[in-house]
Amino acid sequence: MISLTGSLGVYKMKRALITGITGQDGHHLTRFLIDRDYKIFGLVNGQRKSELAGFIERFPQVVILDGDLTDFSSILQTVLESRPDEIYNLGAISYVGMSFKQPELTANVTGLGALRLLEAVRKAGLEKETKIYQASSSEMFGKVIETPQHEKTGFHPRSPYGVSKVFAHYTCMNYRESYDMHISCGILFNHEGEFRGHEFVSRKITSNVAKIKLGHQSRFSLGDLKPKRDWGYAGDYVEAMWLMLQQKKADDYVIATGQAHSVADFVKTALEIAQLPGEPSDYVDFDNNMIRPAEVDLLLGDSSKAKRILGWQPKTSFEEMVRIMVENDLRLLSNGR
Ligand code: NAP
Ligand code: F7E
Repeated sequence: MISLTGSLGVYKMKRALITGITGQDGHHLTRFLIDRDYKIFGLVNGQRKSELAGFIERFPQVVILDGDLTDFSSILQTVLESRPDEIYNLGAISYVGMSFKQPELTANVTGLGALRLLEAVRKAGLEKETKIYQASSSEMFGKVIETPQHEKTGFHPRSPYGVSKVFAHYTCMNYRESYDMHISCGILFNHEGEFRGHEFVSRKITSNVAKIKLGHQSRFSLGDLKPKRDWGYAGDYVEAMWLMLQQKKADDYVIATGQAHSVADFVKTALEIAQLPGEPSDYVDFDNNMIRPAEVDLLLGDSSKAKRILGWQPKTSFEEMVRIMVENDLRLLSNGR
């Protein structure tokens, strides 16, 4: 921690290291932690220079450290330089579709990356000081064995991404038990918002609906409209990450809304918000390239443990979340972005 002595006594500024800081959750979490006076460090692999430039413009106070989750020495260096009180491991190949095309890269970044980070914390001698958040995922439940899914539900991942997240999740449990480290895994269900990548179905829908509304096009393509997801708002979910690291005891928590909607429902809601008449079939064509080798048909989370212990619950409804995204895309498009 950084100590500042003033007339109000000693003030300790907490230090946070965030991997994957330029991603969706990284944006929301950075804003959340800045509002709580954290000194923030971001491990950035710097491949998406355009994302990084936008991030630095939004958050010039963040210290950017070059590193890559596939490169142990750079992670260790980053941990040594930032000496964080809290680490949020958000870095991942997070697009399920891509994980089928690059399974080894996905395992390396999303799976082994977490292991490297934990080892770096140990090698830096910070294992008793640094609290760690691991971004686990509802994709670990995959072909679900019960509904709704909770912390004790067994895993059946359906993609290289899901398998990699299971590896990282169990590695975190193992390090927590073996070395008494404060590592909490948030099993987060899908969450979306204005910083969502354009490869994900939510953003694909809202950006295309905005283009239709503004007369740039009349139709767009999607894959399977039947899968159901428990979709929440990313801005709500980063609070849960932070709350996990404020607990005395590390643990795992499901973070979800408890409501599921199909991809078709998402399209319908976005069309209604944009005040476009008709049904999804009036605007959406089928794209066979979007069909995955194995699909996850239904995810629905039970986050009662998070409510009980963390006092967390979602604030933003499904409709409000879709509205935030549609209005954001309409604004961006109107401003020529
Ligand atoms: P995201 O937008 O895809 O962000 C992922 C971040 O990881 C990006 O900043 C990316 O940087 C970085 N990254 C990729 N490869 C890397 C590497 N080799 N070394 C270091 N960083 C690397 O994901 P998100 O939606 O914010 O999600 C955050 C985390 O939560 C991820 O771990 C995701 O798997 C997990 N999660 C997300 C959801 C969800 O619904 N959003 C649900 C459950 C769990 P570049 O773009 O520069 O490569
Ligand atoms: O797909 C279907 C697709 O890619 C949602 C990640 O954040 O959440 C996310 O994973 C559903 C799937 O997200 C298209 O087949 C139809 O059934 O937006 P998605 P995801 O796979 O659920 C979990 C919790 C994570 O952890 C991940 O990191 O939508 N779908 N048509 C489509 N999906 C995409 N991307 N594009 C389509 O055209």
